[in-house]
Amino acid sequence: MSALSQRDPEIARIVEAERVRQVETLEMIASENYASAAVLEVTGSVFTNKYAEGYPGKRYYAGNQHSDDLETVAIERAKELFGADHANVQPTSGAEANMAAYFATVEPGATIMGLSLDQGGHLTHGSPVNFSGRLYNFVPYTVDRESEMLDMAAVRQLAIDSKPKLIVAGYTAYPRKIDFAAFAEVAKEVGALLMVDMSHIAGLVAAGEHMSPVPHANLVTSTTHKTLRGPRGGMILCRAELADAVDKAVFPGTQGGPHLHSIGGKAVAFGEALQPDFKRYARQIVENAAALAEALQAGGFRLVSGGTDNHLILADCNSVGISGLKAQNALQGAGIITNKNTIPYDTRSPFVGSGLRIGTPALTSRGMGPEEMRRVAGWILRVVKDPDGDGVREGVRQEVAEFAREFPVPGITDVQLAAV
Ligand code: DSN
Repeated sequence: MSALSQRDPEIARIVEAERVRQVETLEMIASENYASAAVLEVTGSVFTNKYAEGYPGKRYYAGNQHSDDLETVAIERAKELFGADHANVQPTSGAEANMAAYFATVEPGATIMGLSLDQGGHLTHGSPVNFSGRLYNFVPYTVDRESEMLDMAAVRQLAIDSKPKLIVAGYTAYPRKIDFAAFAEVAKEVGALLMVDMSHIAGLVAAGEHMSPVPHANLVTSTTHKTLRGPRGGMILCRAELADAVDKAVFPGTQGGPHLHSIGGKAVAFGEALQPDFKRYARQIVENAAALAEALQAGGFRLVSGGTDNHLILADCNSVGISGLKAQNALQGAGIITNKNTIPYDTRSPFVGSGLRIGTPALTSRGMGPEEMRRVAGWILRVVKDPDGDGVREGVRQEVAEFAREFPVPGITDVQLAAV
């Protein structure tokens, strides 16, 4: 019996139920993944007990000799993995990494350009309900109405007209490659700094499956738990000249004590991503997304921008006659976990959305390939074409649960499976 189930059976039951859910459903939220057992082990380790305000060698409290070793390994591995001059591994999330990146580079009130949230950007890229939109003068750019892709000529013109101090690239619901070199050219032309939030594609970047922003951007923020497959958390990579400003912006600028247990998990994940099989993993994510996209299109789904180059697909649910919310909920009932999303120039509210964002990182971590993606596409199509059909949903849920159990989830063993 585990310490948790002895001490707190109520919470132990909830954790076990979540373990079962993660094994028996198909996790297709593009930003989610499964951390390895090694990452989970350090994340649940004694480092959760320690305060370590400051940086290695310069801490405010005593007893940090091992914290220094841990954080130094994480920093060095992050620098090696991404070829960065400097890495700060303390941000506890992507949002906090972005907040510190703004603090490090611009004053409140400064003009910043970012892709608007409803077009695939992020809350922290200038949404009016977020600190970013409240503290800074965000000028949103958009994707092209026809191609639904970035239009660098339009980005350049907006930059010339609005004279931003900072341009933000990197998105949460953009299925295509991003030309960071072109963004750097625009930034240079207008005298702005370039910040890239590579949270979604960090694993693809690490593996060479997407152009790296590091040589092109002044600073790069990221989460560590998406395609990178680490613990929940964030980081900032930057050029040497911004290192001091970034470190000060993280601590004491926006955070107190770092989460050492998570920093340990980041170190392990960076180490895993430096191994050759991570390259194969990242390539498989992209191949799986392409196979899924093709099968969904063949079944009648319109995909925003006509396809995908990365780990995610944005399906237009109008093409199958329902909203994103309806599709999300029907699929959840069938054991397929996705999220509703707005599509560019959406006419529905963000709470309903016309899009469904579907990603392949987590299923790829379970060892699935293109053949499995085609089966999954078949289930998705069956459900979205009959979203109110209880029989269809229940039938698919049973097939999905049996299928899913054949693919072990990294980091999850000895789960007490529910009867299908
Ligand atoms: N929640 C993340 C995503 O799903 O993309 C972004 O913060």
